[in-house]
Amino acid sequence: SSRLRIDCPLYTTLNSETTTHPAARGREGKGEKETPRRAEAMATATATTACLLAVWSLVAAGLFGTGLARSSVAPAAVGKEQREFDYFALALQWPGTICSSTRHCCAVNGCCRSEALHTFTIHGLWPDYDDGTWPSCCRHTSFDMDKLTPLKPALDKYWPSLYCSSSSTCFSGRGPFWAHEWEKHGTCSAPVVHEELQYFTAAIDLYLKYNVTEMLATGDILVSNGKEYALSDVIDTIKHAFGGSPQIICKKGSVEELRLCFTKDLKPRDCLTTSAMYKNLSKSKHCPKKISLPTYDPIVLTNSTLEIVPEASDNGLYFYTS
Ligand code: U2P
Repeated sequence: SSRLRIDCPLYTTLNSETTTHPAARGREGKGEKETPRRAEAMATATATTACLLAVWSLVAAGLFGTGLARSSVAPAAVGKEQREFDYFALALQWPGTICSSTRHCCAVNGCCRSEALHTFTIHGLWPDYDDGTWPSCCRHTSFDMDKLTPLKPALDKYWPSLYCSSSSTCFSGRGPFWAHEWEKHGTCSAPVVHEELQYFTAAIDLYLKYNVTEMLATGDILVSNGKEYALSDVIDTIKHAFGGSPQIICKKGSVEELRLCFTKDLKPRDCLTTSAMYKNLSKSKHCPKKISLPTYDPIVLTNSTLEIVPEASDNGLYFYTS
């Protein structure tokens, strides 16, 4: 089940700092495998440089063709074996936390809808390793929106991008949020998931089967701007309703993301909550003892002077406003 890996164990591949879209710079803004210690940071930088040099020698040798040379995504390691993943994480985002930072609106951004999103939405279905790392960009396949036609209403409803900017893709440059998730994570989901439609169907099925917003409501943990809940209560409520420990990521004390984990046969299991997970997470994303599930006011977005940009340009890519 091993595949040729064109990526880096340090996950610098989709970590450009030149865009405001977290999918391109790492949701934590500083890189997906951010390490607090300087020595580790330096090791990362050294490895990244080595990886990039390796890529560019291959590009120079013409092994990747011109497509990669033009791509804004520079694969950071070459020729590493990428073994089969250990478990899935269904990553969910909390719009109330993310949308309160929205400064620009566009049609694709779920934050810009006239009705506020009061439920978790899908970020992605991620194949992960038990050591806290993950494979990425496992196959050279391009995202094809046409394959998802039957799922489009569900994708719009449950899996909107919460940003306007386009996302980096593994090999073809930039595209919609869904393209990023399929190419980066979906292509690493074999032997459970092989194809694009299957990947998005599996994620939506899990999302609907295990409704986190409803699970929290059964423990009286509700959307509210002022209210704080004990982190332990939130975790216990999910554990009880779902049957496994979630991972919770915060931003300034508000839930930003919640992840449910699944075995390869899609049964609930514990997510990593040990140092293996926390070493990949910047300190600012750790949750305090009391956390909130805030909401946001979409009227602020629609009534403001924010520029609304068209959903897609002629070449199918999304643009920033600034
Ligand atoms: O956590 C920051 C970003 O790292 C990527 N990530 C995190 C955990 C994991 O198990 N797998 C993984 O890929 C996510 O990147 P994205 O899918 O957004 O590119 C996450 O946002």
